[in-house]
Amino acid sequence: MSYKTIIVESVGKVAVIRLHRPEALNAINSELIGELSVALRSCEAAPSIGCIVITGSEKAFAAGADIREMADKSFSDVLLGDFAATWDCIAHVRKPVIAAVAGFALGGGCELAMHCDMIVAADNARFGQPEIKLGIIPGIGGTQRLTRAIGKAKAMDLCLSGRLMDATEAERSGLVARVVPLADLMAETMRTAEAVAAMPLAALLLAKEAVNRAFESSLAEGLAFERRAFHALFATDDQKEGMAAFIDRRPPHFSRM
Ligand code: CO8
Repeated sequence: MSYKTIIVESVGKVAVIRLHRPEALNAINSELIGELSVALRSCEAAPSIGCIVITGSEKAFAAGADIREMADKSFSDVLLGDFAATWDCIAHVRKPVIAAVAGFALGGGCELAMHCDMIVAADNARFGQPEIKLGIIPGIGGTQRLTRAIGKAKAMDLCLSGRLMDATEAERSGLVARVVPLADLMAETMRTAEAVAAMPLAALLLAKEAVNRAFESSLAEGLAFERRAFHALFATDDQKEGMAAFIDRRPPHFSRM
């Protein structure tokens, strides 16, 4: 399938989706989010893909939702059209997704990065929820995911003032997994993505689901889910292979199931 606002390529078991609207700092319009959801669905369905990387350009991961597209919308337009609902597709991806963020990740761009399972940031990355300056608030999880990631004090600071946070502060606050020099961003991210993609798929899916449960449930419920998922993995060939390979001192050959 050919896309207009994203570029998709596969490198071994890793799919790389690059946001590509250079004329608007990768501002996310309905065409881009539609294409992104199609690409993600196709990565989900491809047995050869074990990990997905979403990235942008060196200047911008994404400078937010497209303000020009939103500017004239009315309350009934956004309510009746369920504006932003397409974004839910990202949260429903079961395979691991890594955001490789350079430059601006603002508004919907920061929220897109936070939909991913981990963020690797270049040292020029800047994160923020500047919607307040436009007379709105974050609409696809910024007030919720950011608060869970960095706590109330900093989330309030960013959402109420619209100020931007640099990569160092983002790492210190727990928003990003690691910061690397801009020149190394893709190589570092791909190294991580390839290592993840080499893991047994069933364990990857359940590990992701179990970590995400921590945000949705009580500790007791989360622990119960984790225990059941842990038990279930003993039904897979990959558990037998992984443990046999360890004992035999050889590399494992996982079946991908
Ligand atoms: N939407 C549309 N166009 C944009 C956007 C955007 N978010 N950001 C940048 N652009 C365009 C600019 O208009 C400009 O286009 P042109 O050259 O045709 O005038 C081009 O990109 C380059 O931008 P700048 O000249 O402004 O570049 P600078 O380096 O001077 O500044 C900034 C970079 C600081 C990133 C600046 O562009 C900026 O402040 N952008 C807007 C950031 C913002 O407010 N983001 C939040 C948007 S609202 C949002 O994301 C809400 C999401 C909620 C849910 C959405 C559901 C769909």
